[in-house]
Amino acid sequence: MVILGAGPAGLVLANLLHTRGIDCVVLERADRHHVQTRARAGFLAANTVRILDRHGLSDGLRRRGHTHHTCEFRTDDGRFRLDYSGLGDGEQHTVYPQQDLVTDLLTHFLAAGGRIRFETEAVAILDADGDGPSVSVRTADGRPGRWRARYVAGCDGRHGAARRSLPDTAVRRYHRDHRVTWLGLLAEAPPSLDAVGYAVHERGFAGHMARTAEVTRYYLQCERGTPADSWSEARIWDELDLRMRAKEYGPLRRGRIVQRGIVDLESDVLEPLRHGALFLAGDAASLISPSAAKGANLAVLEAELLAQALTDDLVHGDPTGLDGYSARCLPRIWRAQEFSHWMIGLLHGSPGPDDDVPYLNGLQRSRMTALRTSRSQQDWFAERYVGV
Ligand code: RFL
Repeated sequence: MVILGAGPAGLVLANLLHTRGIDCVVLERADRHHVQTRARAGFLAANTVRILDRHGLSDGLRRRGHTHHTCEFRTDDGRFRLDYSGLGDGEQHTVYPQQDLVTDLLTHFLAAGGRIRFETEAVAILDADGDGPSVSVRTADGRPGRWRARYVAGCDGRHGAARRSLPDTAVRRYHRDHRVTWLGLLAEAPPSLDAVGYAVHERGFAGHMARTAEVTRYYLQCERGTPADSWSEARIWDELDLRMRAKEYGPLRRGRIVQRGIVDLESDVLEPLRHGALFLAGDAASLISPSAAKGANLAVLEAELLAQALTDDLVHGDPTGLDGYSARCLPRIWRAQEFSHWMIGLLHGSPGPDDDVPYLNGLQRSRMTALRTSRSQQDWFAERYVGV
């Protein structure tokens, strides 16, 4: 079994297969340091934590993560809070930086004797629908190589080789460019509020998400095409203060911006998630805009489903799980996509320049009002926000 990519999907899958005695190797393009320091997600759904608990992979997040259950929305009409642990299914998030989760999964896998090849880039998956699939690779020093396997798991993200190797005739790709862009920031600063902060402002969206006691993630909506380094730190903090309405609700706790990147909000889904002996999981299977913090959670969920299906086939000789893998994942993926899409509409005015901008902005206000005033809407939100 060859697994492409050492992100949450690839490493959960690798750990589960290795524990069940299935021979597997992980091929990872980046070096170990890069994999363990790449900051992305932070909000893990309750179901994700249950999966990691179930397989003995949650020690780190149980020790160092913290639970989180409140969002605060700030708009022209004032602010309101939702404690979602008291709404919907009564579940909450665990905040634990993705790079710490990846480090835990990697450490666990290597300590158990798992095999991983860093700085080994998959170039293409060959003969996925033939008898013997193989993966052609290139190492950091440019040496080519080839790995043969019974099955290949494409967990190598949106720009990986798994997607590239799929013939157009084998999958259907659904794609949406939401035409919204965020400047994603990590600040060496303690969180400024004890909630996820979502600010809707005429100058654009601003977001606040705790990561640790010393580090906070912020987002600022910006023009498409804005270079990540074009905003000075002073301008970033002034703009965050303005959009988060610091004058009314208190100043943000400023600190050094230690990482910044542009996130164009895009989503896609590939159907089916299988082509012969190649299976897709995580961002390779479906890309979801980070507006609702679903991507890493879907990655873990799909990895568990794929591990079970592969175990049934390789250990018990029962291929039905693999045949049904795509059909089991896709409803969950579309459900997450639908909620993420709804969140984009909640948090942003229409990106224009369509004629229907005022109409769409009216819908956005109505959506926010319903969330502020309707208990059933709040229950619906809570169930979707924490659920995967
Ligand atoms: P990853 O994490 O991208 O890992 C893929 C791995 O594959 C390697 N790779 C290759 N290896 C070999 N050969 C190749 N050709 C390769 N090409 C790539 C890469 O180096 C990498 O190590 O995919 P995976 O495992 O599917 O996990 C997906 C998640 O990383 C992603 O969905 C989340 O980070 C999305 N996301 C969030 N998700 C949440 O659930 N909660 C959040 O709070 C949250 N916040 C976020 C996010 C994504 C963000 N960005 C950067 C888009 C916040 C941000 C800013």
